[in-house]
Amino acid sequence: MNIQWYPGHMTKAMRMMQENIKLVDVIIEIIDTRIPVSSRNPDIAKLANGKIRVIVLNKFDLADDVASKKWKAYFESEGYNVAITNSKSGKGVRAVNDVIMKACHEKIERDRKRGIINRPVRAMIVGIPNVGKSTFINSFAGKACAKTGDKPGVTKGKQWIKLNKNVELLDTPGVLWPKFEDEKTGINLALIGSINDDIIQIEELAYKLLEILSGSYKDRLKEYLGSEPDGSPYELLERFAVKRGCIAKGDSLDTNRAAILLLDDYRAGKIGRITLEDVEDIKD
Ligand SMILES: Nc1nc2c(ncn2[C@@H]2O[C@H](COP(=O)(O)OP(=O)(O)OP(=O)(O)O)[C@@H](O)[C@H]2O)c(=O)[nH]1
Ligand SMILES: [Mg+2]
Repeated sequence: MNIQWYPGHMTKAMRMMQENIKLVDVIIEIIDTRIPVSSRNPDIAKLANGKIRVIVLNKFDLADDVASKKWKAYFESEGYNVAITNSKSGKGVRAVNDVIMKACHEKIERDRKRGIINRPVRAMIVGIPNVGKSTFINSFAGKACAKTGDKPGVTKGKQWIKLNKNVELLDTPGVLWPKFEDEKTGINLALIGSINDDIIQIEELAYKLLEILSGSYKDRLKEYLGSEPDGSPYELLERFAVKRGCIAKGDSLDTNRAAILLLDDYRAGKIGRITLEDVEDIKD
């Protein structure tokens, strides 16, 4: 299954970000804690060249706590200023202000020496679709100023948001990159809902998820399915279809509907807190 999604509006969004990069002091990259590698757009690194960088590991409520701690330590060891948040509940969001201020400390000092006082820090919020950029901004601002939604491509244009006297934020649309380096990246992005489901073979994706869960999260899968997860992903999806009453015309099993239910449950954290990428895999 080779997934690739790079519609024209992403090219446009990238251009808008390049045009506005001069106006900002810091780049805040929101990533999904369940896939900290796949959810980083390599084009952002080029865009952010020379800027102060902050990484926000968002949706930690959906990820494995042990793995999340390791990922936070990993990014810190790479020299990033890191925060970990649940933007939906607001947990960890307030601490991001301190992370930004710490990251910009030298710059603020330099400004002060040049007589520039009380100039707010300007930050561009960037990230792939659906990672929670707009939700993060709303939570940070303490009010709903940016539009959010449970599908990729909700934010269309740019939007400046004045947070407080210290910080101004620029919300941007989620962007992917033109070619993923491997099949797994596309699958991970599709699993967390950053790829438009219309271009995905939904049953194939459900098989991939069942395969992953059968390996690393067998107990979680057993609990979710209510039975021993023995058998191929095809058999597991059929059994799940029976369990959830997914029946098509002529009494055949509606595995497509079952796949949608399964993926919805994974994305909503109903199968458990599951991280799809291991920090050990990237260490040499
Ligand atoms: N569980 C959980 N859900 C979150 C979190 N942050 C955001 N969400 C949900 O994720 C979905 C996407 O959020 P948005 O803020 O619209 O994401 P975005 O990155 O702005 O998306 P685009 O504008 O489409 O690129 C929404 O359904 C949010 O409620 C979080 O920390 N935890
Ligand atoms: Mg948005």
